[in-house]
Formats: sequence, C-alpha cells, structure tokens
Amino acid sequence: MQTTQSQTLFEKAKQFIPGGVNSPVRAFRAVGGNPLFIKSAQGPYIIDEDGNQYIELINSWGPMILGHAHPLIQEAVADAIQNSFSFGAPTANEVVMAERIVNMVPSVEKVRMVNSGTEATMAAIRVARGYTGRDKIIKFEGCYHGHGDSFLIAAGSGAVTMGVPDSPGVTKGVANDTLTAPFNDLEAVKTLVEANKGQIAALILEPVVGNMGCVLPAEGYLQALRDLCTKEGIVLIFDEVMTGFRLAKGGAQERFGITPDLTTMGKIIGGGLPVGAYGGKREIMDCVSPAGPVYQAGTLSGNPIAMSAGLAMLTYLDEHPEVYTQLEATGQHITEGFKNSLQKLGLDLTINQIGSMFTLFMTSQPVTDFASAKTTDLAFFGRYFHGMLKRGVYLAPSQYESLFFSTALEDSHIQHIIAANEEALKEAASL
Ligand code: KE4
Repeated sequence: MQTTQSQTLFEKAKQFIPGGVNSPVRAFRAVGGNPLFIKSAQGPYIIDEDGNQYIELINSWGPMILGHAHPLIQEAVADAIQNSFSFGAPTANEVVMAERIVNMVPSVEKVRMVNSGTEATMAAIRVARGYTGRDKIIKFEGCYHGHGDSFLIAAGSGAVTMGVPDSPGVTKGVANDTLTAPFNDLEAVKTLVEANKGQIAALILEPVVGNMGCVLPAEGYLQALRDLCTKEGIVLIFDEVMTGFRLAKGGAQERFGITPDLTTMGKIIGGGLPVGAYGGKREIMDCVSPAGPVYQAGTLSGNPIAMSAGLAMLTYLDEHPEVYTQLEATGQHITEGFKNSLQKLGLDLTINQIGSMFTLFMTSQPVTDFASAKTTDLAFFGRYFHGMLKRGVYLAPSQYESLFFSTALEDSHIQHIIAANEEALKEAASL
C-alpha cells in the first residue's frame, strides 16, 4: 500500500496548518505514521489520494450513519444549492427541522440550531448558568464536549490523545468553575454537590461515553444522576452529539428512558454538513435570546444547505426504524466475531459495545471510566491500527475513540473486518 500522495500533501499541509490538520485527532499522532488524505467516499468505503480503498469505521466521527454519499442526502443538497447558499434570515426548512427534532427527541420542547457540537455545548451551559444564576458545572473525566474552555478539563477524545486533557490557555477562573468526577462514580458526584451546595448550574455528560473509547453507564447510574439533579435544582445536560439519533431514533435518552433538561446534538443531525443544536425544556430554552436574556448567535446557524442535508437524514431515520434493527445486528455480529478471534488467539482484551458504537480496548481490565481506559497498551493499539489499515480497514486513529458502524456495512464487509481483525491482532501481539 503506497501513500506517497498523502505524505506529500501532509508535508505541505504542515507549512500552512498547525500540525497539518484542521482537527488534532486526524493527525495519527497516537498511532504513528502519517495521516491519509481522503479523496472520496462511497457507501462503506473511503478512498485516499493514492487510490487505496478502505472499509471505514469512523464515518466522519459519527455523522455518516447511512454510509457515504447517500443518494437521498446528495439529492437534497443538490436541490438546495440551486437557491443560493446562505441568507442570514429565517427559512421554512429551519421550522420543519426544529419540529422534526422535537418529535424525535423525547425531552426537547424547543431547539436552537448552531454549527457544531462545540457551539451546542458551550451554549447549553451558558443557558443553564443564566437559568439557575449559578456558576459551576460538573463534567466527567474522559468525557469530551468540544473545545470550549469550560470543557478542556480532564477532557477525552483528541485532548487526551494528544496528552493535554487540561489545555494551556484555559484560565484558572474558568477551570475553577468546572468540577470533575470519575464516570460511573455516583458517590464522587454527591460529594461535589455537597461541597458546592447551591452553586452548581449544570451537570453535563455523554450518557454513553465515546470519547475515552466506548464506555457504558453502570446500571441505574443515569437515573441516579437524574434524581440528584432534580433534588438539587441542577440542569442535567445529556451531550448526545455522538449518541443522538445513533443509539435510537431519540438517542441514548430514549434507549435508557431518562429525561434530561437539556440535550446537545451534532454529527448525524447535519448528515455530514456542519450542524449542531441544543434544546430541551421550554422554560429553560425561553431564556435564550431573543426570547430571553441569555445571548447566543451565529451567522450560519440554520444554514439552508446544511438544513437540507440534516432534514433529509433525520427524516429518513424517523421513517425507517429498520435502520436501528440493522445497526444492532451489525454491532452484535462484529462483537461476536472479535470475541471468537480473541478466544482463538488466547488474548484477554476488553470489548465495549452498544448498538453501533464499539471499542476494542488493549487491556484485560473492564473499562468503566477514564482510569481503567488508560490501562490500555497504546503501543499495541498503534501496531493493531496499522495492521488493520494495511488489510483495508480504517479505524479511529486513537484508542480513546469509539468506532461507528453504518447501514452501508453488508455481510461481506463484516466478514472482511472480522478476518482482518484476527490477522492484525495476531501480528500486533507477535503471536
Ligand atoms: P464538534 O465541535 O467536533 O462538532 O463536536 C464536539 C463534541 C461534543 N460532544 C461530543 C460527545 C463529541 O464527541 C464531540 C466531538 N467528537 C469528536 C470525536 N470524538 C470529533 C472529532 C474531532 O475532534 O475531530
């Protein structure tokens, strides 16, 4: 597999772009080697600038749940661009989109469109602070909520991949208002709440974590957080940028039957175009300008091209529940295949999987929080990553990321992934 075009592009990119990429986790820093520059994608495949084709399990970090270049979404975008690209004025599709989201996501009574998951989470905690008049927030170690200052404390995803879970540039003032606790540790949250009585505006979490690798909530944990927030007047925010519209039509909150006060959304909601959103209880959302005093704005919010892609995606998911049945089956099929290979090779490694979210951790320990996620053998993961790449399977270039399966994966692709996994593990473990 030759990658000279990607290497040439990467050298040039580093002259003009910090680290040669527009988002750090793409840089392959955690796995070694140079990033692949992608030229095109179709269905389950991506093709790099050297013409190499891979079955891909990142799907643009979540959005491409129907696979790449889905004709319905392509058609919607092609139609929309006939009417120009941006007006900076309200449009009919924004109303249709908002109503669709309200109907799909159980807890959302009102919703505001933004342009990324980061904008959505930044806005959600500002609204929670404006609504409660309180300053502090609780987040969880290893959870990632975008690059807003308040969240770059013990952050997961690219922050921990690059070794900067607490980023320089975040002021002490901001950091003092962000309290952190281990995920799945309810007592730690109760201790923080007692020590900061009446000062906590919001508790924000990924209801199923993707950003330390896939980590599931312990039995009863989400309900306990819900009860605690209700009792203490804390705004419970589910960051469903990753889980939204993926773990069920209504996201993790539908799957687990928990009603947060606010929900942040991204990725799938835009069908691959830049869209984020935050929404929830009417009494909270009516604090947002111009309905209320909490300011938040955006030139390209509700952009007509992005709305056309997002609306096509959400409408399809809303009208085709079989998507979720298929993704459940794919997740279980791949998990069973990987577990059979681990047994055959005599490797004791941990797999966390729910629906179409999946992580193989290079550790024998159960992975239930950030500390246990960090027991993984990152060098082993790097060797495995490249072993899968050369066998035509493109994984997230970091142990601290979830994989995402799409409906474009057919049985032949799944068989290829399982076979490549067994060979790559055998090679990486020097068996
Ligand atoms: P964006 O600003 O990247 O659209 O969304 C931030 C965000 C917020 N909340 C959750 C739960 C997220 O997973 C993300 C972004 N996810 C990462 C992947 N782990 C985006 C990939 C990247 O940083 O390049």
